Amino acid sequence: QSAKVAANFVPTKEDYIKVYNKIAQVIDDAGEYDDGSYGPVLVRLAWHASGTYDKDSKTGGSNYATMRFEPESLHGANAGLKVARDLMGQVKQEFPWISYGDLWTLAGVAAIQEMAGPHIPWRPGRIDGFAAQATPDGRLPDATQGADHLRNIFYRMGFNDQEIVALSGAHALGRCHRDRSGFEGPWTFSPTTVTNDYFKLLFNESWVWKKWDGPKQLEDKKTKSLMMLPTDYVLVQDRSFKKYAKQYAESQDLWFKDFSSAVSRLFELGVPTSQWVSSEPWIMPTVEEQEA
Ligand code: CCH
Repeated sequence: QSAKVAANFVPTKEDYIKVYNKIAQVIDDAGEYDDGSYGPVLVRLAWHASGTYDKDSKTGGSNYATMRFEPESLHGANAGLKVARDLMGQVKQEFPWISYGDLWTLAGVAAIQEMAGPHIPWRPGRIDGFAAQATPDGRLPDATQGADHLRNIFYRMGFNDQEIVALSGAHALGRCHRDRSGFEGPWTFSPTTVTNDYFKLLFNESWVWKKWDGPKQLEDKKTKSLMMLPTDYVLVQDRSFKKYAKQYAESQDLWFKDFSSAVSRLFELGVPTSQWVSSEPWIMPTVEEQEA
């Protein structure tokens, strides 16, 4: 396949919808992989591509898709994301005009929306960068730590306590893999559907330390089939975090609204305003909405 793009080709929203639809197809075409969906690992890719942002130096973020390069691709926090990058490499072959940063964040948006989550306002404009723009290790959160660490990491990106809690609800999705992070298991019983169950479970289950040879994690006392990371559990221990977690446990609508705006901002971190092709983010229609 040719990677050549006609010099005068200016993609429209319709072209990005075609990419969105292709991603939606790839997500579902997961066979026996995990819980039958590539959605969760694509959300993690978009988040790790964006969450390296440092508001003071204005470095990192989704703009240059520097996780393509070593050593960033080899950072411990990014273990297992090659699966997601390779999947998106296939999509890029079919749509060579899209930048990696736009592709990865659009994949995060498509994954959340196709897994029954809220619409995530999104717009294109990220450009491909170089290895020299790759970020240093240690910018993404470390699951073994506590509230101070979470605040240090997310305040650096420009988020507040409420947004930290809202973003953490993404752990309704997917699972931990022993061979990636060292942790093991899913957070919820429906890891391929966006729900506020993560918050409900944090409050409604009793969480005990898992007795095993792996890193410190919690398990639900009743079924022992769910997990929480130390950083997840902090959301019901820290007084300020707990207030928001409680609100999100009580109202999925409220969480959807706050999650949508926080994720939309997360995926735009590090992109200079002048690069956006549109003054406002777009709402990308789901596959179902397009068929209606
Ligand atoms: Fe996360 N996350 N995450 N996370 N994460 C892991 C997996 C997912 C932390 C640690 C881990 C966010 C915040 C945090 C997802 C989305 C988000 C894993 C397991 C660890 C460890 C990786 C593995 O073994 O495969 C920590 C610490 C934080 C601190 O806040 C945020 C924010 C988001 C998105 C908005 C998703 C989705 C997964 C599942 C991936 C999969 O492959 O199933």
